[in-house]
Amino acid sequence: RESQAKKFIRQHMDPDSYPNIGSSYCNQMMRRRNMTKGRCKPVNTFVHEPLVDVQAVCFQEKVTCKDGQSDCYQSSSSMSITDCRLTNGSKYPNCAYRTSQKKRHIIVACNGNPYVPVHFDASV
Ligand code: UMF
Repeated sequence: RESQAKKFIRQHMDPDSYPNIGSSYCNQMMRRRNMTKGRCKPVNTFVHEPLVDVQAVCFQEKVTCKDGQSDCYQSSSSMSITDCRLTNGSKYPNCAYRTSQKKRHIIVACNGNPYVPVHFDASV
């Protein structure tokens, strides 16, 4: 089955699309990356930076995750991201998303050996 590391890449990495991101980006990408199967995933962030730069965040500033337990890490640089948020009226299987581009510090949880991102916690 899919590893946690591969799942993070599928759900959160998109280094090559930026800066060509239009208003239908999230509608297309959430479907293409299999986050609209069984239910519409409500919130999901894509990161438009090289994988090595996102993996390096696991060795940057340690912060508390939203769950209050696990170890998370905050990027020292702001990164280009796109937040996808399900629209209020959206009804499965028609998952409709609002696309918002941002420059933010990302917060990820890391795990394993190699120690790599396995969860996207937040952006600040
Ligand atoms: N999530 C984001 O992608 N971006 C945010 O800014 C906040 C949340 O926490 C539950 C899920 O919400 C996360 O799932 C993350 F995808 C999303 O599979 P994950 O990364 O643990």
